[in-house]
Amino acid sequence: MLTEQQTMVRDLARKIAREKIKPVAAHYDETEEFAWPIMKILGDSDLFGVHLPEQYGGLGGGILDMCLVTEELSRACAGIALGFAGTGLGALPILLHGSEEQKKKYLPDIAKGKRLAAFCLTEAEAGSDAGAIKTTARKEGDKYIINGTKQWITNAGEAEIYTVIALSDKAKGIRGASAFIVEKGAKGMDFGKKEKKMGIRASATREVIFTDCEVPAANLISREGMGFIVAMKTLDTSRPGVAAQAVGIAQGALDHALDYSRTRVQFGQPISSFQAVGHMLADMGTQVEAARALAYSVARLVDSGAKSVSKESAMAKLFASDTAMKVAVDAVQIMGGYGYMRDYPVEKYMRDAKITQIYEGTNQIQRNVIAANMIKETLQK
Ligand code: COS
Repeated sequence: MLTEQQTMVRDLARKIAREKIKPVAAHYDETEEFAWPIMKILGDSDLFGVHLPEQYGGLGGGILDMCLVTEELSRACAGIALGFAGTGLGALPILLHGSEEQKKKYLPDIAKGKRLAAFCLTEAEAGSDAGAIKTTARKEGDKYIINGTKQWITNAGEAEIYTVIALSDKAKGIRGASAFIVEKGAKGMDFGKKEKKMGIRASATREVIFTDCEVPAANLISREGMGFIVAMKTLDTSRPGVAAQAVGIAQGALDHALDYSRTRVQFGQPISSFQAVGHMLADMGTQVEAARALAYSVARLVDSGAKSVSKESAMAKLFASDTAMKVAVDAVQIMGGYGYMRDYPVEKYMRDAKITQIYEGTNQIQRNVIAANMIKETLQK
């Protein structure tokens, strides 16, 4: 059961998605522009702060609240939804590990949607192998000097607050990694060209390039050497959000397939009356419901303050993203030639679904995390 506030938040996100995002989803997919007008609406509606504590300007909800918003927005457009979800991800290191001063300084602007955020971990040679990052942070007096290039960063260029993982002690490898807050405009911070993507094209993806970039020492999150743990805890907390995005995509694709199957007449009958189509719809509906139930239950587990959620978060992300891909492919199949045409929205859901199997850790990495944790649990018995 959702609380009264969660129901309100979900309904508000659903209304914005239906009335404001759905009509412009194809436009932003086509033009690849960043949907600032929608970000403004989300900001004015306080939705960026759903999961942030009230003392920092948020609505005081949890990860489930963030998931509900992400799901509803993604049902209309996963690319636009990512402006919201990427900000949630970028803010998590501050929320989970930041000092009181850092939270007071950065979270209120994020909660009000005044400044978007981005999370910078991935590099050209450090994707699945996140521990292979090469970006360095050298301490000089009361500053850190950051050098290196982060790749495929969601919201890069648009966001103003970046949480960045870099090696403060190269010799120690990932145990020498640290997390930093870098503000857009910092000296020595640049952005690469906007990437052209298969899906989520309304989302901005760029490199973030640091060349002797100066960051105040006060922007170190937690302690030196905690960077990899900050990154992993961030991903453990955010992966239910990817699951929610996948559920939204799957539901959106299913909505279209259902509508179409009721109105498309072949052989003198709506195609929904054919058992072949009905069974496909039944499987799609069941899979979406199962993915949603898992995503919500894992989000609740995160919100309960459970000590380790790595396995469950990975399971939710894995299951929901595979579901989104399958349901979107089946939605295209049900719509046949129309499904394949760009004039109709389902091929976009199929393109958008694919990334959920890849980002925040590929589904192969999720399986590694799940298996490793299952084995660890048997050893602890
Ligand atoms: N929470 C806390 N600590 C964690 C952790 C977690 N979820 N996962 C790993 N760690 C710790 C380990 O305990 C270990 O600590 P010690 O060195 O003190 O023993 C350290 O981090 C290294 O862990 P491990 O040896 O498992 O690291 P690997 O280099 O083998 O990396 C995975 C393993 C797969 C977990 C990691 O590289 C990963 O998550 N990759 C995907 C990255 C990703 O999601 N990228 C997307 C970027 S954001 S779009």
